[in-house]
Amino acid sequence: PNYHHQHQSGSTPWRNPLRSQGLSTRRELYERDFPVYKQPVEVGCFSLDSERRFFNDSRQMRYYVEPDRNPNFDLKDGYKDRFVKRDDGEKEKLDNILRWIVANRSKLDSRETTASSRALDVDFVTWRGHLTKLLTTPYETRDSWLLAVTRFRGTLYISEVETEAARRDRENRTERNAEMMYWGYKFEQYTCADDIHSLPDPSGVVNTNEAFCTVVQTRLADHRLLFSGEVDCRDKDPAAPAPPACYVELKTSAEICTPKQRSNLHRWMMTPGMLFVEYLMYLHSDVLKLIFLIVLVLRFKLLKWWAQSFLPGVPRIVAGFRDHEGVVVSVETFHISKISHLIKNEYNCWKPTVCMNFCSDFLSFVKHVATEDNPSVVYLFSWEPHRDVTFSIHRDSQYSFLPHWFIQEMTS
Ligand code: 0WD
Ligand code: CA
Repeated sequence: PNYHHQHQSGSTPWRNPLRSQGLSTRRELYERDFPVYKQPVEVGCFSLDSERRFFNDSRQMRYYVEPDRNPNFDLKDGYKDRFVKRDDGEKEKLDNILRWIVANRSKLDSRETTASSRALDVDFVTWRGHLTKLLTTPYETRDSWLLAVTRFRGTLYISEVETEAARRDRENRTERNAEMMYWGYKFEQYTCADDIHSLPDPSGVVNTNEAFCTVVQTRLADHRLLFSGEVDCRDKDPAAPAPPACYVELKTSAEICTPKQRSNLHRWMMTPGMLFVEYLMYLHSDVLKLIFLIVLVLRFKLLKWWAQSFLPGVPRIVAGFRDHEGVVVSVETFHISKISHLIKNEYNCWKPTVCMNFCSDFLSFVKHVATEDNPSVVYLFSWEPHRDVTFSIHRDSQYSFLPHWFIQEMTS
């Protein structure tokens, strides 16, 4: 009904005159048919080595080795003595994607090119992680975001700017939090091998400079997208389907209470049993309320997992559940297509269609606002929970993010 109403009035949420300066993030505005999202196609990949150097190849690809279902991986191992941490105060912006574009321009050159028109055959260039943030925005209640946009030769480049709150969190990270961030990378080391014939080597060094990134092209409604995302590993069977269908996303998550409760919660996540939990709330039991809260947190986590892998077309997530001591005690595989299918039956749950329609309308809003084609102009889009998306315009400011080497390369 919302969809028809919006069509009859000829307005999308940002054309509503009451909101002429902003874009609403209210969920009910985006509950219409699922927009067209074309099967993402991998157009290339790149690697970042142990010193964060860029290579236009797949040398950092790793191969998934299925672990035991109850493996007892100690994620704390090596944190003190075998850990090289990337400097996350160093902002790379879109640089690595731009390096990939420069190295692969012939693959991307516009068929309609005339000297002055667009240089690339896409509307948007960004990181997958930025799109994930957009997808989850209608359900986000805590973290705000800032996205810088520059229109250059017809293409819109979107690069995140760290918010004050995120910077404070990063600089004041507790020792415990810093160690927990290591656990995710350690889990990757327990489950990934360097080639199809070898086994994972947990005695090695964990170096978070290293990355393998896929570059995919797709279309969301009438927005042609080119984005890159870090991929953890691939199926090691050479007969597995072509990328991105052979990729596997690895996650770790806290295990919930006792193993028995955990398996119950898993079942609730995956069945209409959610409704049952909500019904139980009325029994006014504190224990049940606690369980309900945990389910709510898991629901939102599952939304983030879904959005991140759905975007590049990664079909499988392997999750390691750890106890409070950082030991992975169980491993489960989630299939992306099943996640979106099963949550359809859940009352009061997040909806993939709301996420995708919001993202699509945000990109339309950006196209409408960011009109001046100029690499030194930044349109800064800003959002805080329970507010509309707003923007400000900055010329030759600290926000400019397209490097000179890229501008030069693309103008010649
Ligand atoms: O400097 C920055 N502010 C950013 C850097 C913001 C966003 C991305 N990046 C860089 C990362 O260093 C990495 O090379 O982009 C690449 C990843 O991009 P993405 O795939 O678009 O990012 P996202 O989907 O948010 O994260 C994918 C994985 C994460 O896996 P989990 O399972 O934890 O979601 O990339 C890793 C992480 O393993 N990752 C990062 N690694 C180092 N520094 C970072 C980061 N800032 N963000 C994500
Ligand atoms: Ca991961």
